[in-house]
Amino acid sequence: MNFSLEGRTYVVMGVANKRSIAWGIARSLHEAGARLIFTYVGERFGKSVRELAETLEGQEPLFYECDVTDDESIIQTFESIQNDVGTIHGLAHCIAFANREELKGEFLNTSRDGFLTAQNISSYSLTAVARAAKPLMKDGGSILTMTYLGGEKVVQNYNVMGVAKASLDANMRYLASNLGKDNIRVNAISAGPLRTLSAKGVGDFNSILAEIEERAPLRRPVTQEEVGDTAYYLLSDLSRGVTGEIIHVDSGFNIIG
Ligand code: KAL
Repeated sequence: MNFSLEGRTYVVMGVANKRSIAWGIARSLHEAGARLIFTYVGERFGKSVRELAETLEGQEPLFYECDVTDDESIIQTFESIQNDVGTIHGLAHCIAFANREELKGEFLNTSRDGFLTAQNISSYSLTAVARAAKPLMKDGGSILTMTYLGGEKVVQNYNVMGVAKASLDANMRYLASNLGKDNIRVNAISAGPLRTLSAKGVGDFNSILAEIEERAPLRRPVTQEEVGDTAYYLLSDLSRGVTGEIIHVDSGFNIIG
């Protein structure tokens, strides 16, 4: 079997800058020969993703603004993609948000608004996007989302995002159950800590990395490329028998008690 992604089209949501996991995924898909479509929110990120995509040789990417808090925006985005390219073969959902002030201190103090914001952007958006993308996956497809250990175990400061990731994990499994009959698979990657924009401003990120170096089986943090290559596996036919799964790309940290 040929696992090149030549002739295949993938939507990548959530590239903010060159450190983004979404950008690592885009590069791996590009290397495998895929055609790429990017979505972004706001002109700042629109400019950034356009500049990055220019560095992908031979790629003529398409760009769409998509605000995942707005159903109309999601529907519009996928209707435009349908009109412009017709069929897509997969999608990488790399989007999360919680208010900065609720990512420290005690989870107990989480506000209703902050809780719903995290759930809305970080979990519900996957459901809405999967529904809008389904009609474009005419030959079947693969949907990938990004999760984190903080949804399975209590991780200091992750707080409201941990609850949102637990929701996202279940969301992914229910979608996998619904979409299997259409030959659409839905999976998640649980990445080890990477210095992305999301991690910016996290006071003790160095100590989080130090713990990985000390305790993770591989004794080192993972790279964007390693996450990108696992995304390639999940988005290609290499993983054709896999759905509803969470693959930890975390140097094995999650197995350590
Ligand atoms: C335990 C870890 C330390 C970090 C704690 C919380 C991280 C939460 C992730 C969440 C997605 C971050 C934010 O939403 C940040 C936001 O409040 C402020 N940032 C922004 O608005 C920027 C400009 C935008 C682009 O960012 C986003 N996300 O929209 C977790 C670490 C070890 C692992 C991480 C970083 C996990 C993760 O989920 O990203």
